Amino acid sequence: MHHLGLTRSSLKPDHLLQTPNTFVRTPLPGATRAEFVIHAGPRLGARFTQMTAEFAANGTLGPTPAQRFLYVLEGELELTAGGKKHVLAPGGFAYLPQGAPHTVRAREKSRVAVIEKLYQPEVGAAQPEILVGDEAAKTAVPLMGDEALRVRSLMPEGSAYDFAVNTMTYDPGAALSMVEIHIMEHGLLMLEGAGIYRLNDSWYPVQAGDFIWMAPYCPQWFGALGKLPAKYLIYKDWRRHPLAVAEGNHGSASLEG
Ligand code: UGY
Ligand code: MN
Repeated sequence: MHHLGLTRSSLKPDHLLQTPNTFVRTPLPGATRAEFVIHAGPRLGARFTQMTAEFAANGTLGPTPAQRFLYVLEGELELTAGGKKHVLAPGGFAYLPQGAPHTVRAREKSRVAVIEKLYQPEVGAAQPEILVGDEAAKTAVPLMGDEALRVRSLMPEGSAYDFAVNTMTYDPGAALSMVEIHIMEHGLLMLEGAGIYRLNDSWYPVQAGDFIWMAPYCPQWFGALGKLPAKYLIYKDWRRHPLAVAEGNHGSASLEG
């Protein structure tokens, strides 16, 4: 069925709203029995890559040149890393430092959010370590004291880590207390519920399944609508000096350059 060319999706210089009716799947080298929706990457202007991997049973991921973060949306993954085997169910997540050997296999039909970023080393910082966890086990912290808006940080603290991935849960009617404008860019996947996202000078109705990319300094605000909580998974670059930009990253020179 066609919709006479209509979609909620919208691409602007500093943001993308990508709704499922505009998703197109691609294969990736080294992956088997898997297709990918590439939501964000250098061609969009992003300094990271975010995709949804859709696996058939026994599907596998290929290699990456970057750090990799996995968050299971549906199904079950088997991850081997650091000499250990882990099983990840929905809400399970893993962080693999750049260059860490690992394998990923879907035990059944599965969907997984995959975020990758070239590592930006920091002089004097410890080496990042493999991490496997479960979102449900993470403490929910009220954002700026608002109990109706709770943040769970999935990545560890410490200057070894150059990005953050959080989930944010809004009770119906909860909203960000301010319009944010900041240097970090975001990749955002709506996991549950619905609301209104302000991106620069546009206000969009959004719902579970939608993806949003926000460029650095894109004005942003969200308010949850409906009778159920709204929840999203959100990536941001984090803990690096604004003049230090990783080698090989999009459109930018390194400090050493
Ligand atoms: O971490 C953040 O910058 C987050 N509060 N942004 C957002 O939800 N758009
Ligand atoms: Mn933000």
